[in-house]
Amino acid sequence: MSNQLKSALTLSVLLALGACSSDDDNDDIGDNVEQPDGSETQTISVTLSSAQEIPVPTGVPAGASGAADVAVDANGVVTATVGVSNLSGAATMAHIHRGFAGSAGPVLIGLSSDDGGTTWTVPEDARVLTEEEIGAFNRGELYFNVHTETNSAGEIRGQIDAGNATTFSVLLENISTTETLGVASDSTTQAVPLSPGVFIVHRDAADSPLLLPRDAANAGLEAVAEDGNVALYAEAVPGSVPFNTPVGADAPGPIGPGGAYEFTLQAVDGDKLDFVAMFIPSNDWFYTATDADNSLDLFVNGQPVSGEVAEGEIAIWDAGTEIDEEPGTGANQVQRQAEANTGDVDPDTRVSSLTGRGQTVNLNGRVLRVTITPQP
Ligand SMILES: [Ca+2]
Ligand SMILES: [Ca+2]
Ligand SMILES: [Ca+2]
Repeated sequence: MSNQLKSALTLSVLLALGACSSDDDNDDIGDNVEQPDGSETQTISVTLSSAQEIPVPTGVPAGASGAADVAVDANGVVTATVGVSNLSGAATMAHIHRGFAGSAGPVLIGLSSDDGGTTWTVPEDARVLTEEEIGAFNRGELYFNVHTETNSAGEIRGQIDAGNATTFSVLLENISTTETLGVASDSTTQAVPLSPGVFIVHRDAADSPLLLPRDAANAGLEAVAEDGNVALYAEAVPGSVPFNTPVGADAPGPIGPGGAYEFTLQAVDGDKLDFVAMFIPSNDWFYTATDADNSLDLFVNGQPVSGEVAEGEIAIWDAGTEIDEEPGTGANQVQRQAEANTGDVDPDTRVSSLTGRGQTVNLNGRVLRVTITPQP
């Protein structure tokens, strides 16, 4: 097997599979209830269906459905009632999860039933939502999921979406060429392929959750930065969402010159975006947003941003997990290494921009162009 083929296979084996998508949104907006402090708590009515479920359930009766009302107050206290009917069997569990429509995410709150699984409510001792999770609720990023014995991963699902958020499309284009990366040791040049990555919508945090902790990379970041593997991020950073299938492709893979990834998200004023994707000809480098909070604004003065992100807002960072070899040549880099997570450990474990670590790279021109477009 040629080395080139071997490296392509090594990388492809490491690429995690993505979620499929479903746009079946059946939500509508319920009543607004005035709170003692004058603010309004919006009660949202949600329809649950098998069509929204990820992964696709099996053996679901045609009439399987659910109806829910849910509200979250300013302190993060959740009130919810979910009624289900015509499932393949008794509902065994019901939860509120974090995740946009079309992606599966972690459980935030487990619901309980005292009528054998027909009606589910938030138990009295349930935890309250954090500030970040209240933000997720407001942008339509929470969902109900109801399980049965036949469909233990979920039989019906309902996205909790008040319709207050703006939908954005985000395009990441590889605009490198075969002359972009200078390799000094043999006076040649290379293109800079980019790996699948993950994004997160967040607010209020000083640093992007994707890059925390900053003194030693989380397991998700290490896997993306070293091997282009997005599989570990969901557990390492709840709320992170993988993007891994190039535009025009039907399977996950890296993008070379001319290639692109595109994903959509929902956000409300104050929400910010961050992403990571591997700078493939490296040991542990990645692109991410690089201003004070490692995040791209999605709103400015209350208005959705639109257009190309300025070059200076994105930079190459080093995950601090592997000693750097010359970009484009190293035997421990993903294109050449024998297996994932191979290379000498870097004693300087800081997650930092190359600039912040006093490192440089010989690039002739740009590699990544990011464009944010609000949807009508
Ligand atoms: Ca490094
Ligand atoms: Ca490592
Ligand atoms: Ca390596």
